[in-house]
Amino acid sequence: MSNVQQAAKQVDAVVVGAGFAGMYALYKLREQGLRVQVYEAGTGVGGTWYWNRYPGARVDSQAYIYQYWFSKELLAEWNWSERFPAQDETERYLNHVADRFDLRKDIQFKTRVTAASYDEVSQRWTITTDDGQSVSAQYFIMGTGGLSVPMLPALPGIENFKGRIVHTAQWPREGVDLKGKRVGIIGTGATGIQVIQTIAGEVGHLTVFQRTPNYTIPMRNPKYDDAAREELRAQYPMLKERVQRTFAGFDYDFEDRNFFDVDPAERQRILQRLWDDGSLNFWIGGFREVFFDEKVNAEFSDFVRQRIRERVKDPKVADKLVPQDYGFGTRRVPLETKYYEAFNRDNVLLVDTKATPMEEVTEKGIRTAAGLHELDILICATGFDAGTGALTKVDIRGRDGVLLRDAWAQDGVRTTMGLQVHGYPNLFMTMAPFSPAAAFCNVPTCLQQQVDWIADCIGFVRDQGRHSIEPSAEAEAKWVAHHDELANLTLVPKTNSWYMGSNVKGKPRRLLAYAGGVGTYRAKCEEVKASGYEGFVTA
Ligand code: NA7
Repeated sequence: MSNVQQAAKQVDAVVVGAGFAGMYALYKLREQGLRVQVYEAGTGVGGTWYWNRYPGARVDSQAYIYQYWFSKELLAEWNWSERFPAQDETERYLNHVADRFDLRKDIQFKTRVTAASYDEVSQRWTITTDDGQSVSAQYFIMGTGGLSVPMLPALPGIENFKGRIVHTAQWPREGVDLKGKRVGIIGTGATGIQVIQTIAGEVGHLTVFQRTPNYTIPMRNPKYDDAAREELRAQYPMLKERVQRTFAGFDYDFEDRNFFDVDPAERQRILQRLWDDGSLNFWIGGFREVFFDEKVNAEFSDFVRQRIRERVKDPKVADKLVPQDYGFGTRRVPLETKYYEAFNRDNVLLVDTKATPMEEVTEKGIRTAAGLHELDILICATGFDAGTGALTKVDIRGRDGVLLRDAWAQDGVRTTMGLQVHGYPNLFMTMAPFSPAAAFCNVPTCLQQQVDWIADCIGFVRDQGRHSIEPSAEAEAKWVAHHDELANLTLVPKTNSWYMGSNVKGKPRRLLAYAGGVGTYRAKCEEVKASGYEGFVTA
């Protein structure tokens, strides 16, 4: 008996995840007349913005480009309160979208997809969930996000800690009372920085365990009044188009001029202007050579180092907070608000875990080479198994029952444009490896572009009277080679971070995000579509 006969429920498409991508996939495919079932592990919609409810959680992209473009009514009625809204506002927006477009009726919450297998005879997927159900679907879409599998530090004795341990991405809905407590935090990435600057004034004592300092940019976050909102709204039609053509899916883009064609004084003025914008503009709206040229990168790095030093009172503490051994922008640049001032407080201690490694967790706290730090609460802002984590966690079996996880472990990660994988017909992905969405993108820009592509591709298969589509092995090999070639031109592989998978023990070190830019990526995706999906095989 084939899997399909065993499956009780039949739908056209199963979507995993009710975040930005999954909700849009549901909306689009439903509009195309498909019967869609979404499974979501959480109790509500929002994905990243549902799970990451830690103190200070906030978006680093401007609200006016961190939204859906598909509905004029939605754009007209939703009012953003500020340039970089906090988690609860973004979560409210996504809930509003779910209600506005009646999405919930096709979302089953509190349900995790555990396995999916493709049956070549019926050309359908059987998807299994953790409540023991299975469902048969022609199309299987993983909208599971690139940063959704949290990583806890592997510290000896962590199970002995008598206090509370909480990962930022699993922050309880009811909150955690930090007032007056002795709090420790491991991790100073974009998340750790937001937590530290937010809680420093509230906790009794804060010990920050830092392994690698980051280059950061001070966030400028004005509130919007009606006049400001109307001014932005008038630009929405332009912004909707523009973000699809820039390098990173933001409204700003690199200078047209080469860095060294601009004289040094003028360069400094440009850097200062970008810096004063208080956004990621300084990083992905400055000079593209920052990603490729060591000398250019050094000038950016020095500029930021100087700004950090100016704000930290104790030069010894500043030494620890200033990155020394890698270049600016070769890992994700966090935005911050009074982060460095937190280290000027008497109740905040910075522990450099490279100088004094964390040796063990005891009942009372963390013991480093220099002594015991007693703690009531330990916050792990220790990041995610990025890019591949959510895709290898599920038992996805393609042709001949081959597990995606095993195929990638054996032959290395491969995808075609981060959208499909050869051997896995009708499996589609968003934010997957080898697309810019995996790191170098204002995420909603890329997710919407990818879902549009997926919906068009499914429309094509149906129009042709075919049942399945997948990239050919040759087309995939070509994409992977193209991806790797671009990745190796950048300075990113020189630095350790989740961009390279180096934060996960045993994970092959490789840049998973497409480095060619969002505009170029989109043009390539459009080319494939216009060619009638050349390089793809239908059956
Ligand atoms: P990140 O950027 O991966 O940061 C994780 C942080 O945790 C980083 O500072 C790590 O140090 C640190 N870390 C992780 N494990 C350990 C151990 N075992 N010991 C010491 N320090 C550790 O995750 P975030 O959640 O901050 O941000 C993820 C993305 O979300 C972000 O880039 C935005 O795109 C939104 P390391 O740097 O590896 O030395």
